[in-house]
Amino acid sequence: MGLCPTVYRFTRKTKCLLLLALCLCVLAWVAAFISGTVKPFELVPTQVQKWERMGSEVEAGLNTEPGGLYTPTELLQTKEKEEEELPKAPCPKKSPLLRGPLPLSFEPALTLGRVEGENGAVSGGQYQPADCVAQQSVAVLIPHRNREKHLLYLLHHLHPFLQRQQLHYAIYIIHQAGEETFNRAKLLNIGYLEALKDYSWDCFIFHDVDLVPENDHNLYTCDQQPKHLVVGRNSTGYKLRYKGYFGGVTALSRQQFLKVNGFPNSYWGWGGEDDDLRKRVELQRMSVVRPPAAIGRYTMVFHQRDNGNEVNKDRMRLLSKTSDMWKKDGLNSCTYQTLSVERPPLYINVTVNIGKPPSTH
Ligand code: UD2
Ligand code: MN
Repeated sequence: MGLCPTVYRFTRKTKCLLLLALCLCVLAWVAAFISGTVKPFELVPTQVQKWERMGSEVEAGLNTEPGGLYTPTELLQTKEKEEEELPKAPCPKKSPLLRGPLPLSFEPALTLGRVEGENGAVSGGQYQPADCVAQQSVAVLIPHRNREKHLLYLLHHLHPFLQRQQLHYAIYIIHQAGEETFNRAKLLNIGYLEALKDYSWDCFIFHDVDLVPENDHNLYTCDQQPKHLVVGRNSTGYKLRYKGYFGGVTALSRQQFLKVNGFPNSYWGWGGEDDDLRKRVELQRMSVVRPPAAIGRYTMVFHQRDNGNEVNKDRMRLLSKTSDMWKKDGLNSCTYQTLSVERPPLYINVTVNIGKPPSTH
């Protein structure tokens, strides 16, 4: 009995204290609510609530304070970026744009301006499909000197042809400066080395300036084996000239060309260098593949033998030594001086000093 009043008194005191504390809490909460720092039932906003708030604030154009998660412009830019960077699908294995054999035109009045106008999507000599990722990145290498009209005809046909094939490509003109004997093979080695400074191309097309492909099913891509694309041309009745013929236009992957140490540098003047490359390919136990005859058709613009590209009388002797020479004479021994690299819209022009044949030293 004596204990009861004490307990009663103690409990009442505690109750008073608790009531006081509660009153203080309610007062503080009401004060905070009135000052706007707290909303009822939102003492700790969840992340979802934060995002929802941010979204509605962005819509209302409100959340512009620097400390905010995003400003409205940033959010819009992020959205645009996401749309831009959506990964493109690979281009189909067979392009739907191919049109098969097409009539070619060689108009004397054709101008570079017109060809540029027809190929607005090409810039700095390079193109890639807008809406898919090309199956291969291809560098077309063209050895050149004093054949401006042929070059114009080739650019006119080759650009739309390669675009129909949905390739990522660039066209390199390797221009031999000076009047010394022409050296097609060395220029092509230089083209390979210079093009790789721009991009790690998968595939290289070694292309005469005067050969225009007639059928866009003749794909400018590289295969498991080196490819010879000129099965026949107008002036030879569209027949293969001889069994091991490897001239005109060939396609070797970056690795295949490296494996054979490129072309020889020592063939000055006309002939032999194409056979040497075929021998290098065979020495590496690779074989040559070709498209069907109906597809590998070219028109060669008529021309006479150029001054400065006289028949190479040494070619048979050189050809008998390919198996000894291929390791020493090629990409690994190709010395030259780059005089200029220009990038007009439709091609990359590399002008080089390649020296002269040793006998005239
Ligand atoms: C054949 C081959 C060619 C090459 C050559 C022997 C074909 C279709 N072509 O061509 O690939 O093996 O024999 O070297 O079989 N060039 C110039 N300016 C010159 C000289 C040559 O630009 O002053 C370039 C040009 O790209 C030309 C290429 O070198 O297409 C080959 O020379 P060509 O056309 O005179 O020789 P051609 O038709 O007998
Ligand atoms: Mn020719």
